[in-house]
Amino acid sequence: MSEGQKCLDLGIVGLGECGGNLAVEFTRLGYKAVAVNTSHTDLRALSLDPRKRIYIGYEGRDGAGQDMALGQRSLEASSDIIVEAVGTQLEGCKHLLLCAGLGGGTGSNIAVLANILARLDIPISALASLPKDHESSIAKINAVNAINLFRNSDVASIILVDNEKILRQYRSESLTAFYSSANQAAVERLHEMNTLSTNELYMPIRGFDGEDFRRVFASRGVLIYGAADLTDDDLLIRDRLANGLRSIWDSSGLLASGFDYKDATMAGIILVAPQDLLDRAPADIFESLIRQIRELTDTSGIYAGLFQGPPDQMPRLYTMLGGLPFPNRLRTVLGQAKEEGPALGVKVARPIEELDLGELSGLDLFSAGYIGPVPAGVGGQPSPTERRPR
Ligand SMILES: Nc1nc2c(ncn2[C@@H]2O[C@H](COP(=O)(O)OP(=O)(O)O)[C@@H](O)[C@H]2O)c(=O)[nH]1
Ligand SMILES: [Mg+2]
Repeated sequence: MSEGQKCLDLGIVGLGECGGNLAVEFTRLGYKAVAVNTSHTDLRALSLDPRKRIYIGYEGRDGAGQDMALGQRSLEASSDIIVEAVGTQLEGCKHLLLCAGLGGGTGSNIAVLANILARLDIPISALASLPKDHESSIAKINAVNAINLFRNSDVASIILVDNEKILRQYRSESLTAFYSSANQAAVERLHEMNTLSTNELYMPIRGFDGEDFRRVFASRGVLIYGAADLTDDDLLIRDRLANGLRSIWDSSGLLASGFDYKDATMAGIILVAPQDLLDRAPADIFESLIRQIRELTDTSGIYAGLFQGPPDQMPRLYTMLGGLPFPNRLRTVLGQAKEEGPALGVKVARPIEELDLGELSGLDLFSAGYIGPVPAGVGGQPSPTERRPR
């Protein structure tokens, strides 16, 4: 896809290791991005201009060691530096997208970062990953605490990437490419939707403009987005489009899934198809799709676009759904954290074990005149024990 102008000029702030990796992916697609981290080591790994790597380690420390409180202290102690750097490096951006992996000590403070950046008076959304099933209990406890911090922040939409899905879909990738391939896929899909309506390859038949994108993207609550290739029959046979849409929403790509769509507040759909197919498709197919979305979501906030794509390109459906409540996947992580957390708490609080010394306890080997094997004195001098009277 050729790079179009963006509907919404997103400025990216990556927090922690995962956040930095995502910031790099956005930079590749032409977005302004910075990485904020408590860890020198993580920042060093990022292919970003040094001015876009903002170190905020607390009193010179390297990282936060999965300790969210230390991460928070680091952010708050460097809040002026963060606001200044983000304001300068992301100047002109209309909406901030804060990116992080929930679970570590730094990125889990994404809501704290949002509160700090509220000073810039730019709308804020978040893109955050949820831990995998086999990650540490600390990661899961941090992740659910991080989610609760959103309640006291002005974050508009929250995009939740499911790292368990990434593990399943990218497990055969090399160690070095594992996260970068997945991050790239998640970021590119969003970018495609953000540039679709300005892409010269696509002729608008029914527009989906920048303001439409912004309305859905910025709706308060969880946001999902996705796309799927269609067959010609999906456009020629009634009701097939709605099935395609449901399957995108149900799978949600790499995003956390398991939603009640009835709670959604905003829906966006964009259909792209070549001219010969659009010429053959019945006129009401698009209207009937919108009617079905209304039934599925119980919402009146529907933004729809129809574009004519290049002749050699398969028809494709893009969709965003906003204002959703938390997905079932998050409840699963919460269940795991609750189950594993107390056991870890008991272990952490366990005192150092006392050995049973039996008859050794209280045994005095020195004051009762017993002298064990005597070490030779150093440099020919008798040792103190050798000088003791017998
Ligand atoms: N999707 C994704 N997840 C990541 C990436 N890097 C780390 N993670 C996950 O993000 C969570 C937090 O890890 P990390 O970012 O290292 O913590 P922090 O540096 O302390 O904020 C963990 O669940 C990691 O497995 C990444 O590049 N992409
Ligand atoms: Mg890390």
